[in-house]
Amino acid sequence: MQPYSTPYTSFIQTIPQLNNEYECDIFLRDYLKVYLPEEVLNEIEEDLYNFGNRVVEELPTWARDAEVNKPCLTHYDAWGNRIDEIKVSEGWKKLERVAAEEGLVAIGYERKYRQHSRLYQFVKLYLYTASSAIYTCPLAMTDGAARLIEVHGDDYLHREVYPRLTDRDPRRFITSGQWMTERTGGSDVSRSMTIAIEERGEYRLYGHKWFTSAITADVAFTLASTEQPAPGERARLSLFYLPIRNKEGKLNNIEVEALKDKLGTRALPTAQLRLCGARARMVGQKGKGVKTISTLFNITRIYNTISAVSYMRRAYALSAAYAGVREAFGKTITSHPLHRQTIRTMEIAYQSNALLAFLLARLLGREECKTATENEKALLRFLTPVAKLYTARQAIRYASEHIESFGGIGYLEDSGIPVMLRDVQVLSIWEGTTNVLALDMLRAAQKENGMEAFRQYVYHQLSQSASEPMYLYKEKIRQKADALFAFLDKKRDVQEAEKYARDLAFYIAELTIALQWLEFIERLQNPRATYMAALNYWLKTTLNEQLLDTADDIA
Ligand code: MFK
Repeated sequence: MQPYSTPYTSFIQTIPQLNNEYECDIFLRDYLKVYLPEEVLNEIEEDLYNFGNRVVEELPTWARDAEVNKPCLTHYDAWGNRIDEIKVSEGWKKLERVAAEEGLVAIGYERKYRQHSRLYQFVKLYLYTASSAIYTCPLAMTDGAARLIEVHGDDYLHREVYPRLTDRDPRRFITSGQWMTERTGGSDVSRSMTIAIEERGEYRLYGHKWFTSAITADVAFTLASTEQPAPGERARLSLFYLPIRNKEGKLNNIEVEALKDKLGTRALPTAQLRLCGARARMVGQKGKGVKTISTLFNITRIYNTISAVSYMRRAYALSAAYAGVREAFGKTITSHPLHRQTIRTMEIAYQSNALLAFLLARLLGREECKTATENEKALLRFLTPVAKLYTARQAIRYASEHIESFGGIGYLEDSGIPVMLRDVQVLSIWEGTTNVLALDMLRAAQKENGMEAFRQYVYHQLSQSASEPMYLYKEKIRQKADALFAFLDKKRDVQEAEKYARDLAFYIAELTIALQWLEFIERLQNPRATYMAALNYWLKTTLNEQLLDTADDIA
């Protein structure tokens, strides 16, 4: 008898399968029933259903192709001409094409469903991102660029650029980059050294950009000074628009020095560039570049939030699917109470974070359609950095849980599982690190009435009547809110505020999520018991007011 022909050696583990991502996401469907008018949901549901299929049937193969066939840069052609040609995979190109066709940027600007358009669009991005090899990055910058043009663009940009950024036809659709980072400064962009020299009515840019994401974009927005800052002074940066190539397809006096070798987001071509007199036009007011480009990066920060939640949802869905087919100790691992509990915490985490992300989508829709109150606008500004920093850290935590839930296979690159952890790590770095965003929350609090808007939002939510079973939860949330505002009333010193900004931001995110659970459950006709359980769990495991003070303890 052959010693190797036992039934055990021929065992092959069934691979877990994902089903239609929209249809299976009962929480998402409940959410849309609550927050979209019935006629809007009726109109868009078929599209969401079809897209829910595409993101599990077609896109993962393209994303895998993009991941394993990394972009490559060729500096010179055979004759010695400098060409700086970047080749990307077929998968990456298909992910762009589908993004245009599906209107992933366009929906937000067609505004067919008025203020609800942003929620519709961000739900599609939530379905797309985890299957996109993070093609969402160029989409985020493109959307931000479209919004920037809407708010600050001149006639030329409105006429020539905006329509193409928001086009659904892949032949006309173009994408934009956002180049802010230089060797001297990633978080502190005021250390930028790029100089803009005016020549016959246009600007020429000279300098160096250290990280430029999605360098295969067609256009970009970047920062430069029109005069050298005096020694020791901060640069007064202005914002510039530039096409990356000219009409002949040649680079616009730009040299691509290198593509970055990154931990994750490997499908995405990220370059370091030299600007050698790139032709550009100024956008917005001279010397107000950071303020002007904030219109763009406040959009990309919302994309970051949605993307984090997309990965969390995918981590949960795959881990749950695997738990259903993998057996250990005589039964499927989902039948083991401890593992089931772990999967359930992943489910609660994605749903809770989704509540925060979709709140931003709704507020953004209202702001853009001019139906937001002043308080809602200030709340959106305040919660954007809070949500970005919170969801990014949560995505990293749950991507790690996801790997562990697959055991050893989860640690193998060719299983396609580790890529999520490598990719989500960037979510807490680009578009502002956790600490920089915590400071941005303080900026919004101090300069744009953000904390007051938040306080009003919290107590407005708490003033709504609650049904009998929800009353106790509401009172618990009130206690947590009172603790926060009592702490803030004690700590009025702005300098001091910096050191506890991070813990504060986490607490504010968790409080907002608790309030969103309350509102969501209250609005459902027959709330599922799982939602009540999720809120209960959330209140027991987050919102630790003792953490608010720890900065003093360890100072
Ligand atoms: C999947 C999703 C993909 C997402 C796309 C990823 C693409 C990746 C591309 C990148 O990563 S690009 C690099 C991103 N870099 C950053 O996000 C920079 C992070 N650093 C900051 O955000 C700093 O806080 C900041 C650069 C803004 C600090 O600069 P300053 O010049 O020291 O800020 P200052 O003086 O406080 O603010 C200048 C003005 O801008 C002020 O207005 P005023 O001129 O009216 O006084 C501020 O109020 C305003 N401002 C700053 N941040 C703002 C803002 N206004 C609105 N919203 C904000 N967030």
